[in-house]
Amino acid sequence: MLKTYPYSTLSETDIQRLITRNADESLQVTDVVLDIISNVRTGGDSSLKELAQKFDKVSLDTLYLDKSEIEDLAMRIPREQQRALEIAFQNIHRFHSIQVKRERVVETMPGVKCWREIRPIEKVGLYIPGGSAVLPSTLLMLGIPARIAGCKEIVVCSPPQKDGKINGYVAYCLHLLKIERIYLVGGAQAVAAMAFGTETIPKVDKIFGPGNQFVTKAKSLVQSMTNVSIDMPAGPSEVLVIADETANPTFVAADLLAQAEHGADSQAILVATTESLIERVNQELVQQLAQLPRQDIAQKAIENSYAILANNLEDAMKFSNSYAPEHLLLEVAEWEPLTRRILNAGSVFLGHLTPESAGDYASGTNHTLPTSGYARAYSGVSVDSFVKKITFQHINEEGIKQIGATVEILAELEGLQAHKNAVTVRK
Ligand code: HSO
Ligand code: ZN
Repeated sequence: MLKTYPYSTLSETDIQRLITRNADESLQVTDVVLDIISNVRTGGDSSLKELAQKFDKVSLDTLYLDKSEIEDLAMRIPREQQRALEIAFQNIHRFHSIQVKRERVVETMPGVKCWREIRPIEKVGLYIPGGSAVLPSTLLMLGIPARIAGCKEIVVCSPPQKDGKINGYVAYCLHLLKIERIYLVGGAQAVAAMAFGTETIPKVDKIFGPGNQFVTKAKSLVQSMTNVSIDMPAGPSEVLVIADETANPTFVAADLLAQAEHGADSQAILVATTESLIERVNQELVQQLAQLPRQDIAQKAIENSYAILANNLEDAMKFSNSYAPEHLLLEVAEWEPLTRRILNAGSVFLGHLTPESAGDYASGTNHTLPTSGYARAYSGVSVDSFVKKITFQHINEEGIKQIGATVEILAELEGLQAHKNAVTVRK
């Protein structure tokens, strides 16, 4: 099952090779996506309808569903499922609400005051995938922080089902978020529509959300073609589990497979301190895989994964920091001292009873996280992703006297006389 590499035998080059993922981007994807973008730019709504015909096999009269249709679909899902989405909504809302913090005013010199104020990004676009797995949870993970931030316009795009509607669970999330319209557009064309705008789809300031390689490519391309931002570069989902001899192989295997079922290109890495645990996890993988509805996908992802046999937890953490996983699980007895050594990870799950699935759906943290090693420099989505922080300053009479000479000298040394004058005339 999982190929095993003993950490002590790995050279620096071996480690580099092991931690590199998804480097093989195909130019074919770029060509296809560029073509779609230029179609949408020139053809607007009518080209979106043609693309829906071509890719989603559905002919659309209108490109969106409004409140009454959304409510109708939402109310048809079972009460138990509505309740679960409500609990997830509440927990995610609670966790994200505290992320808005006011900063104090700093008087850097007498009479010179500086501070920052938060303002929402006015128009945001959320892409909710609808391919091999429909992910209503992603709508909660993006919609809740957007609502807390106070974004004025929240544009949601998701591919239409064959009946020209959307999934009832997505509809229920829209209901909870009080979002009254959803655009029936999927794939790279949705990203292009939100980046450039069409007759019906508003152009937004920032685009969020996961997607297949076409969506991801479209996000990175539109960023350089127009003044739109994106949440983060997204790759296939991944998990790294650090496990010691106290780990339960059944739990570890279940966690690896929860990741593996996302996609054939997902990675599930096990870093264990004992060989026997790796063996027992491998046995569990075989048994649990056989029971999974998505076993074909999960099987491929497991083939694309591996185990590292580390001599101790210190080496295990070293490897994890090099890998910079999207999700890091510490299935060890003493997780507390280990947390201090974590340098790179998107989201961390501590102890034997904390599955990643809890964070994927309902504990409160966000599941939109940096993949492919971007956890070295990026954070996951939060309320911060939906706001800007604007700096302000005010200088009074005392302040201009205090700071004036310093600015004049610095302006002069840069040879910028007009800068110097702007101070001199005020003194
Ligand atoms: N593990 C995914 C999120 C997700 N899981 C959605 C289930 N649904 C990326 O963090
Ligand atoms: Zn997941």
